[in-house]
Formats: sequence, structure tokens, C-alpha cells
Amino acid sequence: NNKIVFPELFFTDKNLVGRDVLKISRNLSDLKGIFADAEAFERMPQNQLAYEVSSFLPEKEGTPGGLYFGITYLYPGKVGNEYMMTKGHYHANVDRAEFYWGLEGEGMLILMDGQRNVWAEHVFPGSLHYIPGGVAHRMANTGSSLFSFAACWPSDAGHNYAEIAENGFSARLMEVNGVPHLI
Ligand code: PAN
Ligand code: ZN
Repeated sequence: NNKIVFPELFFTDKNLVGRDVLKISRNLSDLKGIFADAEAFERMPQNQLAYEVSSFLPEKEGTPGGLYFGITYLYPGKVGNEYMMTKGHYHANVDRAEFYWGLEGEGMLILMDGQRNVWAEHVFPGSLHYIPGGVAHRMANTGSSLFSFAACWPSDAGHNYAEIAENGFSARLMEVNGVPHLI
């Protein structure tokens, strides 16, 4: 397993030394309902690993002024013609912003503002993406290898998954003639 390693935690603040990195994983079953082709989804093994997130959360959730850091490892694949993607969310504190940057592999950052306008940015190793407050965000792996990206967000941002679970994004990233299209 040669995926990019989590940075070495190197802090002079004694309170941070030895803090654990939180690891979560999402299987296909955790992504039920987010893909357009529900039949293709049901035919896939529900225990298939979709993505993993390793996070360093040095502050208590909700602390104003603190920062969180995480790396997401998004595996390649498609559900029907739709690229494998993260659940996506607004921040619970909706005006909180976030940085994403590409580490390995390639994908698209899908963004949606409060008026449900959707646009996307190409993510590749070294690309930096600023997600303003009020903008929902989701990543899709458009390549055939592991897509890893890092994120930095405020410790008082929180996650609002319900809004996207109920209403989705107003556009999807589909493969058409071998290339990604926002539809
Ligand atoms: C990221 C995301 C991570 C997984 O750390 O939480 O990429 O995506 P979902 O949370 O949408 O499943 C982030 O945006 N934090 O705010
Ligand atoms: Zn976020």
C-alpha cells in the first residue's frame, strides 16, 4: 500500500504531542442515495471501500479560531457513469471556509453555492483550492488510481450532511465519451 503518508506530527506545544490521528472509512453502503444510477449502485458490493479520511483535530470540536487538518484517500471507480465521490456537505456554521489541495491522482472538486449554482475545479498534485464560506463541496475521483487530497478547515465549521443528503447537488460529474462532464 503506497498511498501518500500522513505528515509526521511535529509540534513544540507539549499539549499536542502524541495526539492521535482520527481515521474513518466510508464504504459504498455509507453512500446510499447519492448516485444517480441506483440500480448500478445496488449491483456493487456494499462493503467496497470508497474513501478513508485521516484527520488531526488538535482542538475540541467547535473551538473558535482553531484549525483542523485531514487527508482523504478516495478510491477510483464509477457507479454507472458517475465517478466515485465523497458525500459532500455544507459546513454547519455555513460561513466557514476551507482549503483543499491535491496530493496524488486526479479528480474534480464540485462546488455549489447557496443559490444551487454548481461549478467544478480540476484537482491534481500541487493544485490549491479555496472553498469560500457558504459553498457546499464534494470531491470526485476522475482517474483510475487512488486520488488523495489534503484539507484544512476551522474547528468550529462542523458538517451539515443533511442538506446534501436530502437535495443533492444540482449537477453531477458523469463520464461522457471517456471524459468528465458536469450534468
Ligand atoms: C473534508 C471531508 C472529507 C470527506 O475533510 O470531510 O473529504 O468528505 P465528506 O465529509 O463529504 O464525506 C472536509 O471537507 N472537511 O470539512
Ligand atoms: Zn468541509
